[in-house]
Amino acid sequence: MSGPVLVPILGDQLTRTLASLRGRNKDDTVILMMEVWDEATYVKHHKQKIVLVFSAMRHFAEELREAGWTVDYVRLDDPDNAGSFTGEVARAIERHDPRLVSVVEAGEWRVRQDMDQWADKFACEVEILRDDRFVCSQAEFDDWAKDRKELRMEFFYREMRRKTGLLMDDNEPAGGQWNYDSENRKPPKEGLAAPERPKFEPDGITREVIDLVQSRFGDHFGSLDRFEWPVTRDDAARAADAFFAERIECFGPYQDAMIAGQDDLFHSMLSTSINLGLLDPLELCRRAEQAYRDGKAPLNSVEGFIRQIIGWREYVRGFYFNQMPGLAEANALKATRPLPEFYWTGKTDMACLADCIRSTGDNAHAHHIQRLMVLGNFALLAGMEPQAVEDWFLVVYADAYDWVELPNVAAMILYADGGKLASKPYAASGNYINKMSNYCSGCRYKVSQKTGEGACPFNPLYWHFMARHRERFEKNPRIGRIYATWDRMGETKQREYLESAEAFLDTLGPAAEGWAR
Ligand code: FAD
Ligand code: DLZ
Ligand code: SF4
Repeated sequence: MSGPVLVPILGDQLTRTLASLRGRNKDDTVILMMEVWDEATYVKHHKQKIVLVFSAMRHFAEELREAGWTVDYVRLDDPDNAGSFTGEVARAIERHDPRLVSVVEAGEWRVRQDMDQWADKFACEVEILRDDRFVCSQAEFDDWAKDRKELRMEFFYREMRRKTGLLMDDNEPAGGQWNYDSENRKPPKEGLAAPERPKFEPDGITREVIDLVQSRFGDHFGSLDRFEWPVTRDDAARAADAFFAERIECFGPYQDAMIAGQDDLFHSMLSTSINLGLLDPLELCRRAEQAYRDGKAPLNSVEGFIRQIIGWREYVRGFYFNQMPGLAEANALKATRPLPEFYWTGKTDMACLADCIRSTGDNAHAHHIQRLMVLGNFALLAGMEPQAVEDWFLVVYADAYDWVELPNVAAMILYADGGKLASKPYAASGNYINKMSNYCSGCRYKVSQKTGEGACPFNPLYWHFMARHRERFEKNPRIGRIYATWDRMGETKQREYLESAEAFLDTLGPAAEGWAR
């Protein structure tokens, strides 16, 4: 065959140096980009996420055309749109009669399963290339994981530091330690405020997509009142510039802090751009390291940022493919409670949850510690069914893709994998939230009250959780000793905790159908 090479580029592959584009001849290549119904609706994504992906795709297509590439772009409202990646690639093969389909492996298991069928389905050669925007290949991760009883991010991270040379001085970690987390747990002090991050006004392309999403996905969760995400490589670069100039210094110390109404604090807010492919994660890490080497940012902040990216981000991706498809069904703690309605409406008297859910609806974002220690911690303690919680996290965040959301939710917050990813459950009482935020001072519940009407619900729920999973956690070296405290309380106090928790759990109504799927 003498036709061109067809290069399908998916919505989270918006990278000019993508493996399927490198070394290609522009005269001999047709790039295919597809807005498809299946991707927009496999869960009912937050409206901002659909706007983000479609707008970034449309901008990327323009950028490619300006650079001289031929782009065949299929819009959602194209009357012949087949509605799926496989259907659209099939139609494009008819249009272009390519000699080869060259595609980068999909990030999500579900899509990868379909893609693996393409070679059999289509009457032309198909090559699926490794996504080398990640430092660690799947073969490398599987090899690292294969003889280990427990997978721990910290050891994986050290391998990635050695592999990339990031923050390494002659084979030793810069500053003499691998991890500076102990310096990174500062509570928010009175009056703490972060500089405003740059906001990106919607341009004509984004406004057109906003109209499309309002009309086709108007019943999806979340607000479109403000849409401020970067949708181009240039804008994403500006967002990164502002982070390195203004916020990285405090990023480390206040990484775990929460302040009502301050939705971003010192976080980078770069996950949407990294996950779309607009920013190169390794380049960001090198910039962070340079800031440290130039004396412009402290080591604890820089190491913390780099660990999130070449540590956690790479680790959860390797873990996802290593554990799929079982991870999606995992429920080691046999949790069955339906997701309560207030996760969608934000209508709860718990000030911490209300603020995190408000930010989630307004911005399609909540920062890490809000996801982990408020929204996640509550779901864990209340024993919510993993698949319902996973759907929620996949729906509500603009940076959510199955490969990164599922391990964080199933394994990190819900312990549904039985402890393969994390050595202990991230369970905490109201004390932790009170220490790390200013939420409790504005809450109808009293964080200092342990049981009874008006007590912070996290307090009895914490003990209810620990008591009902005693058999599993008693021997855990990291939390087992908590049971000595429980035993010392005596039966009356224990009963008060358990009854308070149950009375509270009885008030949680299940969510109405139809929010997530
Ligand atoms: P920063 O705090 O500035 O961190 C810098 C970068 O590190 C992030 O942009 C991100 O790329 C990376 N990172 C940090 N933590 C993690 C992590 N645990 N896993 C993977 N990458 C990480 N992140 C997503 O990108 N998509 C998700 O769907 C997602 N779901 C999550 C669900 C739960 C329950 C939890 C606890 C965490 C989840 N995270 C997810 C990780 C993290 O919360 C977000 O990456 C972060 O809040 C994004 O904001 P930021 O860019 O300001 O991050
Ligand atoms: C998230 C998303 C959405 C909402 N829509 C599309 C789309 O129409 N076309 C597309 O190429 N990608 C979309 N995406 C991102 C994909 O879901 C993502 O690329 C795959 O799931 C990765 O396996
Ligand atoms: Fe959250 Fe409890 Fe504090 Fe209220 S008192 S904000 S429920 S931790």
